[in-house]
Amino acid sequence: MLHFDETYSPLTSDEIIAKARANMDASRFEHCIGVSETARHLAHLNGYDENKAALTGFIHDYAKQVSDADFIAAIKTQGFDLELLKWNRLIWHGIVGTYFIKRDLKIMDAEILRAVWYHTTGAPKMTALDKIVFVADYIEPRRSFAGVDQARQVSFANLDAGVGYELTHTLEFLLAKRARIYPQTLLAYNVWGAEKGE
Ligand code: DGI
Ligand code: FE
Ligand code: FE
Repeated sequence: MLHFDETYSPLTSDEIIAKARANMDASRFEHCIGVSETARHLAHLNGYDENKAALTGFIHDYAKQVSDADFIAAIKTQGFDLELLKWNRLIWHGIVGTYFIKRDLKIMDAEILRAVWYHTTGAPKMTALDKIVFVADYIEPRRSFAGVDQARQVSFANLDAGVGYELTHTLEFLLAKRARIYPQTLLAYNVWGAEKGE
């Protein structure tokens, strides 16, 4: 039975689960469960609070299926950097997702919210929880891209190396598509992905 730590919200675990389920389709919900389980495992391996990691992993994509119109309204009215309007929902769902998580799930914990904020792009400075959620998102059991087994091996052996592996491969993937790179993704790559001295 699914159950999450109830110390971070006035809502019960069941209420959080019900709201998450109602906010996304079944396959996205399953992804969130996978990220939660993998985050718990990574927390265990790295001496971090497993229950907090499991909850954060579960809610990381809470806003993944929010409409563009709702994201844009939130950016304009909730004090977000208006530069965000030049980006898209791939970038919005983590950063602006924190607003919907506060509004709907009543989770206000700064450490949880920043891990959600950075879960797509990473950041030059990442906390243990930031890294756990960032990596768990990439390697959860339902992920099946080429290289995911190596990503798992690297990440379970060394969390920082997992962050570097993910940033390097995500950047390669984006460059191959000639996608625009969000500056934070590049800054994160320079810290965690790039080899020193080159
Ligand atoms: O929400 P998920 O699909 O579980 O995973 P995610 O939040 O890590 O990433 C969503 C997508 O965002 C993924 O396909 C890669 C993409 N992405 C990450 N960094 C950047 C980016 N897309 C662009 N255009 N620029 C970036 O810097
Ligand atoms: Fe995401
Ligand atoms: Fe995700």
